[in-house]
Order: sequence, then structure tokens, then C-alpha cells
Amino acid sequence: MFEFLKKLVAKEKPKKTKKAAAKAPAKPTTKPKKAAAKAPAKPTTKPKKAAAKAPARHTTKETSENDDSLKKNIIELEPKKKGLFGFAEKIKKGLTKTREKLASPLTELFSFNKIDNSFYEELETILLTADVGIPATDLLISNVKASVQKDKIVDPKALKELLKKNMVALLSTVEEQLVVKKTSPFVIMMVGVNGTGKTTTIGKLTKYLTDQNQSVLIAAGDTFRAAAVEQLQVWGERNKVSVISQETGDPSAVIFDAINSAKAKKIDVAIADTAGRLPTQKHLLDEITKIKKVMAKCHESAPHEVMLVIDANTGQNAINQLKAFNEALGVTGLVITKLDGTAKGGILAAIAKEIPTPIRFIGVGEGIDDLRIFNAKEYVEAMFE
Ligand SMILES: Nc1nc2c(ncn2[C@@H]2O[C@H](COP(=O)(O)OP(=O)(O)OP(=O)(O)O)[C@@H](O)[C@H]2O)c(=O)[nH]1
Ligand SMILES: [Mg+2]
Repeated sequence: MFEFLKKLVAKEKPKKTKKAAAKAPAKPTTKPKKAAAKAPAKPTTKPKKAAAKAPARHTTKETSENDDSLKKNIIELEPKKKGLFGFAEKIKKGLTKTREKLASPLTELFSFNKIDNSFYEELETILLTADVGIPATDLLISNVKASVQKDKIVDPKALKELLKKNMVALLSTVEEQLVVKKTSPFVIMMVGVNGTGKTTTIGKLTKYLTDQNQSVLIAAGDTFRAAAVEQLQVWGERNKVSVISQETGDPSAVIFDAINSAKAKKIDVAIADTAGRLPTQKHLLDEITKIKKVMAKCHESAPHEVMLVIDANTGQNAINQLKAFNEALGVTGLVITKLDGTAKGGILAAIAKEIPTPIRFIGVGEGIDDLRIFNAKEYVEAMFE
């Protein structure tokens, strides 16, 4: 069974990223049903002791990992823990391709023999090509120009540090770590466009939180794709945490049950997965707004974090995604994924300038440990060096 799930997840992932946009329009208008209880009653596959304490809903499945043979498989999947040194190295390694896109042209630029108009034009092109966007590019260049004039800088080489310094200053405005409040549960709602890495990020985030002795419960709120629940269950098994799912096809009902279950068990953090959706799909944005309202009904001031997951490869479209999700839900934090790929990395600066939103984490790989707390200085170092 587990082998099947692994294959399923492994097979599905590479396809998803490319097909995501095409897949979305086929999504039917979701009419959330009130009838969680109407769904076919499926027995809980692997009940935990604690599950008995949760509100009795026959349709709700809770999976958690107790099976030894399964544990063996899971352990093989988990990379070894890294020390502090490994942490910085991993970011650098993860951002190798990103860095190549920015660092090589910059190195060439800084070897120009003088700082003139064509130097600034070239700098502008490099920044725009790296997804920094017009407003942030303008800001960075005007700040650099001002320092050049003020300090009478003539050597282009000196501008590298100056540019880095300005980039750090800009990115620091969105460096704001996630703080888990003791609200038992602290509810995190994971949202975003199709295939950006929501489910994978939940897996990594669960690892990050459990490493900090937080108890976590996951709600399988993506009821659109059958494989989505299984994908999440694999992450639940890897992290040894419960995943609440239902057969109803109603994400609000699943999440409602999950939050109540987390409350009953005094779980620290409940993370709700949701189906991917495009900002242009109004009915799906309406649906997710409804999910958010349902959360607030079952737990005071939930969700405590609306976490938008953005694929760094999206480029400037990330700004549109952020605006749309922010309007619909009020985004409180961001995760920028796939910075280990071919992404150019400047999108973080564009976000910081155009629609400043706390960047909680960056994703630098598909593994369970490939989530990093966003640190502006570390990020800029990894991009430039
Ligand atoms: N290289 C890399 N791949 C990632 C990262 N995060 C996620 N992925 C991959 O991106 C693909 C999509 O990830 P999912 O977590 O399924 O994305 P999703 O947003 O849940 O997708 P939907 O539920 O279909 O909307 C998978 O192949 C993941 O392994 C990352 O930081 N780096
Ligand atoms: Mg998903």
C-alpha cells in the first residue's frame, strides 16, 4: 500500500507543476454540501487512541502512523538532520541555479571600467530579467545612484556590496518569522495556485513544527483530487502526525471536523490543505472565502495564519496571485517555493516593494528538510555569492 502511495506521489509531482494551470479550469464549481453525515461511512483506517476523544463522525478518516513496516520505509525517506553549517550550505546549494542567473551577469557588469549611463542601463536589465520588477528595480538603482554620488564612488566593483546592502534592506522589510500562538490549535490555512507546493510545504512545515515540540494535525481540505488526500497521508506518515480526511467532497466539512478534533485533543497546530485555484476562478475564490468563514465559526479568530504558497518560477505573475488571494482572504504570510530550481529569485524583492507581505519560509527542494525560515541577509548572500 505504502509503495503504491509513494509511486503515486512520485509520479504525480513532476506532471503537476507543468499541468497545473491547464488542470484548473476543468475544476467544477464547488457547491459545499452541508451533509458531511450523508457521505458514505468509511471506517477509520488506523485509529489512534486519541481519535476516540474526537467528535464521533463516521465519515471522518484519521490516519496516523503506528505500523512498524511503514515506519521503516518512512525513515529511509527522511534525510539526516543538518547542523547549523549545513543549513546555510543548503540554502546556497538550493539557490545555485537562481544565483547563476543573477551573479554571472552581475560579475560581468561589475567588471565594467566605469559607472555611466550604460552601466545603470545594464544593471536595470539584469534586475528586471531576474524578476525584481520595475518598482523594486527603480528603488534599488536610485539608492545605488545616490550612494555613488554621495560617496563619490568611481569603481564599479564597489557597487556589488552596495547593491547587496540595498537588497538586504529591502528584503528585511518582509522578513518576519511565523509565531505560533498558544491557541490550541493555532490554525494555518494553506492556499495558492495549482501546483505551487502547498501540500509539500505542509509536509515540510509539519516537520519544522514537530521539531520544535509542537503537536500538529493536518486537515485534508483538498477534496477535489482523490490523490491529494493520499499525498497528504504520506506526509502525515513521514511526520507521524494525524491526517483528517472525509469522503464528502466538502472541504469546509473536513476542516471543521479537523479543527474540532484538534481542539478536543489540545493539539498545538492544525494545518489545513486546500485545493489549488487560479485567482481568475471567481467561484473557487468564493469557495475558499467560505472555508475561511467556517474556520472562524469553529475556533475563535481562526485561521490565525493564511499562508499563500507561491512558486518562484511564476515570475511577475506572483504579484497578481498575491493581490487576488489577499483580497479574498487577507494573506498573512508567504512561502516561496522551488528556489532550488531555475527560478530567478528576484520575485521576493518585487513582493517586498509592491505588496509587502511577511515571507515566512522559502522552499529549496522536495525533501522534508527543504524548508528554510526566510532570512534576508542569508538569502542575498546565497543569491550573490
Ligand atoms: N524543486 C522543488 N520542488 C518542489 C518544492 N515544493 C514543491 N515542489 C514540487 O512541486 C510539485 C507540486 O507540489 P505539491 O505540493 O503537490 O503542490 P500543490 O500546491 O499542493 O498542488 P495542488 O494541490 O495540485 O494545487 C511536486 O512535484 C513537489 O515535489 C520546492 O521547494 N522545490
Ligand atoms: Mg496539494
